[in-house]
Amino acid sequence: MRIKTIQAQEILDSRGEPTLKVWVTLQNGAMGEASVPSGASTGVHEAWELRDGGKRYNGKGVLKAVKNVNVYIAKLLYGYSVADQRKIDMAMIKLDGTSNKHKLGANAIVGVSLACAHAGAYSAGVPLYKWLRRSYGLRVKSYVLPTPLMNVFNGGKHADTNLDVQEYLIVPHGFRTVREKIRVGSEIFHALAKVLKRAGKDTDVGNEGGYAPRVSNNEDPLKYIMKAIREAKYKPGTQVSLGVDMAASEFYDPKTKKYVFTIPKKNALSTEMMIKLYEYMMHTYPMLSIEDPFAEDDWDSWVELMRRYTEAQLPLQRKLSFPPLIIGDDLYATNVERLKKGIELGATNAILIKPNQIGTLSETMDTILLAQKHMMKIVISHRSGETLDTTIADLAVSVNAEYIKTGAPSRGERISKYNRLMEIERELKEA
Ligand code: 2PG
Ligand code: MG
Repeated sequence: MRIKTIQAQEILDSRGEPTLKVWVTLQNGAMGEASVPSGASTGVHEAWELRDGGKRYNGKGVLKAVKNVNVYIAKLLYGYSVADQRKIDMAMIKLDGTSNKHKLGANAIVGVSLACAHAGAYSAGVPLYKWLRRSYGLRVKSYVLPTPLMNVFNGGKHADTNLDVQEYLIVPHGFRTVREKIRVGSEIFHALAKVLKRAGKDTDVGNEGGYAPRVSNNEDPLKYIMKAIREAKYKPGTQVSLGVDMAASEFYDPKTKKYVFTIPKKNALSTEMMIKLYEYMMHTYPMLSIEDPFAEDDWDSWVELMRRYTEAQLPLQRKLSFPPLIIGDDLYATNVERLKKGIELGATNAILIKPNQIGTLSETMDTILLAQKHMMKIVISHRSGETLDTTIADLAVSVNAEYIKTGAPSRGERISKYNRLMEIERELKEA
């Protein structure tokens, strides 16, 4: 299972921006490939995405990262066994030598890391989700497939509209199989188109395949979605719940320590007012998840929100049938050190996992395992800039992640992950 060649090439992602595709071939003839996603609302604590600068592609080219793979990493990893993913990842981290993969680029490193895993799986003749369990010695037995969090309404940095909140998600949790969950999600997505059309809204889609019309305030999407769930004949709360990704770092003003909304009019909210807003949302809608409710370094606010709603004497807790997930995305950036701090402080009860935020599969796995050890729920996630690569579907299955977030049930780069999950489900059933 030893590495023979590693090759990268510049390709385009779903936004038409450059990214990398990486191929790894082994001396036994096996091969693996992976393409690298890219975020728009990237956290400041993420590993470094190396871009060329200059005129080409408005500075966004990745030829330097491609060269780092083809010249330096290919030479470094020649002869390494893909059965030892940790050794591979540690060698790249060492060669890079910086704390955030600044030199080689996390986009270069993660592409190689993922492609090596694919080559290992191919060589062993097993699907990637099985290979990951084997190569990391995971002691999980049965398979529990993840429930999709589908971003059906796009705003923030993922759309060219006035909406402050980045994502409004539907979570079809009340169904047995992934196939059913995806079907229900798709039916609601299409019902939502009808609801929006009737309201005179356009149904063009944003970066993650969800609708992206202009709206008069940040609550309207929740109302439209509730209507769509009912019109599709599903029960809000028991069958289908809601989620939001506030991506609050994007509208946080560190000088005033306030969260500045722009619709219906400019409004700067304090932490206390934000908590009131979340309490209102939790009481008014069947909220299953709130991602990045506060900015990435505003730890105190996170802790306060969690403290309030986990304290049993609070009326909020009693009225809710389930405790919603408070998900850290930009807060953790899939970084084990930041997660340790979050665990110590009690900042969240769930974590978003994106391999390219940290840069290697092994570091991603370490973060997942630590979160699971502390009973946090796992949400494996795509990026807003994606390719047809389906690695995250297999990753979610390998660790029995409770949830996967990979966009609306629309557009090829989002659908490829949902389709892969349905394939895996069939495969597991047949076995
Ligand atoms: C997020 C992600 C994915 P981006 O904030 O959760 O939805 O967005 O990839 O732009 O960081
Ligand atoms: Mg997010």
